Order: sequence, then C-alpha cells, then structure tokens
Amino acid sequence: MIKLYSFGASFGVMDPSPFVVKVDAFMKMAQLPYEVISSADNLKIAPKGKLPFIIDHTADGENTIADSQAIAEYLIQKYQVSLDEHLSPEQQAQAYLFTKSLDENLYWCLVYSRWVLDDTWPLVKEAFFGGLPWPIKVIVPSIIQKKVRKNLYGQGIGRHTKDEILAITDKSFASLSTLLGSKDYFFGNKPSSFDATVYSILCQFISVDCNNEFNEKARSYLNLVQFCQRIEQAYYN
Ligand SMILES: N[C@@H](CCC(=O)N[C@@H](CS)C(=O)NCC(=O)O)C(=O)O
Repeated sequence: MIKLYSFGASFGVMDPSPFVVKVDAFMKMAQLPYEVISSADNLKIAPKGKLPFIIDHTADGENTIADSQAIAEYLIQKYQVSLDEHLSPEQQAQAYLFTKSLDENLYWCLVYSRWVLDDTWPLVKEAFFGGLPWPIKVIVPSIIQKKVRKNLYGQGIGRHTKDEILAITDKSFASLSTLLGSKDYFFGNKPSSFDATVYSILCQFISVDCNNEFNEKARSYLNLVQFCQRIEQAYYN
C-alpha cells in the first residue's frame, strides 16, 4: 500500500500544496490504490523537509520517496503506469519543461498571493495556524510569514511589485489557456501526468474559496476553469 503524506485539506481543495495535489491527482489518474496521511506534523518526518513524500509498503520492504517529480518517476517505473504512453518523446520533453515552469515560477506567484497579499493572509493564518494554542497562534504565523517573504526575495519573485507579479502570473495563465485551447486535456483527449501537474497548481487559484486578484485573473480563463471542473468531475467527486 502506498501512503501519501500531505498537509490536509484547506481552502476547499484536497491540499494547499500543489505538489501534494499533483501526486494525488497522478495516483487517481493512474488508478493506483493509496492512502492519504494528513498532518502538518508530517513536515517533521519528511525526508527532505518538504511535502509530499510517499512510503510504499511492498512485499520487499518500504520505499520512501520525496519530491513530486521523483514520486511520479518511481510510480511510473514500479507500477508500469501508462499515463504518458500516448505522448511522443517531443511532447514528453515539453511536459517536463512546462512542469518546471509551473513548479519553479507559477508556484512562487501562488506563494506570494497567499502569504503576502493583505486580503488573503488572514485566511492563510487561520487555515494553517488557527488550530494552534494561544499564544503560539499569535507568534508563529508572523515568524513563518517572515521566512516565506525571505524565500520569495531569495527566489527573486519577491523583488517585484504586486502588479508585476500579477502580470507574471497572468503570463502563465494565458500560456496554459493557449496550450489547452479547445482540447479536453493538454495533450489531446486522454489525460497525462501533465494534466495532473496543471490541475494541481490551477486548482489553487481557481477552485479554492479565496477571492483575491490572482484568483479572479485565473478564473477569467474559461477553458482553464472548465479544465479544473473536468478533472474534479472525473477524479474528485
Ligand atoms: N520540489 C518539491 C517541492 C515541494 C514543496 O515545495 N513543498 C512545500 C509545500 S508547497 C513545503 O513542504 N514547504 C515546507 C517548507 O519549505 O518548510 C516537490 O516537487 O515535491
């Protein structure tokens, strides 16, 4: 049995981490049996200090794998997952590089929109720290927010103004919308692992119960909204 270690549902999606949702959607698409173990404390036992990670309990012992890309590669190899078999080598190369763009650029725009924007920060504070006892719940959020701001500055996105970050974010939405066009999935009429990846980040803007400018921008792309609905009807009903 595969165990997926996650934070737990927030904002109306199965996890506030796109990387956790990516693995969850991938396993659903691949029809692999698995169990989700949800707790913020999972971070304390995460092999690389980040979620997700999986532990695959097999007849030969346990395999622990961290990082959404490494997890997908492990599962494809171990369980002969055929999700990407209809992609040409060129499409597989594109999917990899598009994934890195979403993971390394759009993701940080999401982090900014949640942790820095004044209208969303109170929701984040409540969702992630609301359950902590007083006075920890007053002290810890601002310490972590400071750390996140530092990471955003180090990564580079945090050096832009809000309007610039919104414009950078919109470039990804517009590009995804163009790539999808009127197709059901990004590489045709069958889902591939790249659809799990795109869904995992788009649902954090589109399907969540947050209504900041970044959410509104994402929801202005009808085909992206319909794409999220398509995945949710197929896998999250
Ligand atoms: N490259 C990793 C990224 C995972 C990641 O950044 N996870 C974040 C949540 S979205 C995390 O666990 N952050 C905790 C921390 O940095 O302390 C993957 O693809 O799984």
